[in-house]
Amino acid sequence: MIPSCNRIKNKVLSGKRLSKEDAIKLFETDDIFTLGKLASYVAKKKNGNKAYFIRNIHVNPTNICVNRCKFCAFSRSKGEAGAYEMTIDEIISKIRTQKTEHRMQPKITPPNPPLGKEGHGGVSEVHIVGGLHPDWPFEYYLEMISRIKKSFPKICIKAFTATEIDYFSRISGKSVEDTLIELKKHGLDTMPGGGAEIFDTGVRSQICPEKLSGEGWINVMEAAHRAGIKTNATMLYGHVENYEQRVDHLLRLRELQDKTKGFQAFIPLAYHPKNTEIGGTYSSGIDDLKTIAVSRLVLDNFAHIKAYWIMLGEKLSQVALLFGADDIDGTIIDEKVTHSAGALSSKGLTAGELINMIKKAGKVPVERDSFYRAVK
Ligand code: V47
Repeated sequence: MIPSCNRIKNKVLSGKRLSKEDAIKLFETDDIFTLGKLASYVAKKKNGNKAYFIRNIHVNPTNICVNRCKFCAFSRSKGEAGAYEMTIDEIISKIRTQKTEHRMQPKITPPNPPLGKEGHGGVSEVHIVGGLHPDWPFEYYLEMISRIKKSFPKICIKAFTATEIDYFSRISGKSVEDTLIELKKHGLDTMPGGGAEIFDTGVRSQICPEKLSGEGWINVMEAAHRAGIKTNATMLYGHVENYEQRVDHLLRLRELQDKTKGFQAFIPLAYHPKNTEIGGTYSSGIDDLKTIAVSRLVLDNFAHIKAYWIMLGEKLSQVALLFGADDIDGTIIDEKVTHSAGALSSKGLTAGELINMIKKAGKVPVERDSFYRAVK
């Protein structure tokens, strides 16, 4: 390691907070082995040798979106070929079908006892995000959430990015706070971290000019935390941004987390270029590992760093567990956003496959619920 990195290493080992300059230096280093060891040291201090996964399902109610972000290959305009929208009955039946697929997978742990009206088939979370639909009223989303909750009372609903919440607030004429409170009353449990991209205004004007600003994203998350809703945070990297803009993004998240303690996990999202307007190339494995490690080191107030296997691929996610990550996300079954943009990973994995991935990385697999409680 270069001398300035030795100084950073001593800071980490003595539990001191890293500065903006430190974080940029870490991104610039070629010594990824020392970087990985350092991040792994911090991850072990926080989570021991554990690596978390969850039995989850992804549902994307529509790909029709009034914001056409230039990095997104999933969204469509209304009437365009490939545009779709799901009724609430279709959403419920999709969850029911996928839940059954989970149940049919080989049992790793004893089967869960029947729960609620239908039981949950082992699935503990449904992750719902979609486009900003031009015609759906806010009431449609409220009904969606409450009918899902009624049908599957034991499944945690993790739904809607900060961008969607801001849109709901605008179409309903309610404040962001009231929008969140209504959704919570109808069954929303937690929120995913999508829509953050890179907060820097210049980058946003190139990749997603119509989207909620970085400041707006932070404000929605602050309101969610105030309303008692735990959320995640993400950063989309590997497109047009530079290291300084990545670090600025991480520091703004760290600042909000100091204030609210409402974030559960941070997930760096590796940009996928296929079928997108900005094009470009896939991120390198080196950059993926660096980004996981630097995130672990900078976000000293985040309990969890997720190596999202859908974006990193199954094998690199295993290596990421030795570079500061302690979570690989979940079973998923039918991922659409990244696969529209050329993901090279599977669309879903069984719990057994996730357990195997974690064990072969030398970690202890822990099946978790949406709040990082171990599932017995
Ligand atoms: O918001 C869109 C990103 C996000 C591309 O909170 C792209 O647990 C790469 O946020 N290449 C959705 N990324 C996914 C997301 C997420 C995933 C898993 C877990 C959690 C969590 C959150 O995907 C979008 C956007 O930032 N995205 N297009 C693309 N071409």
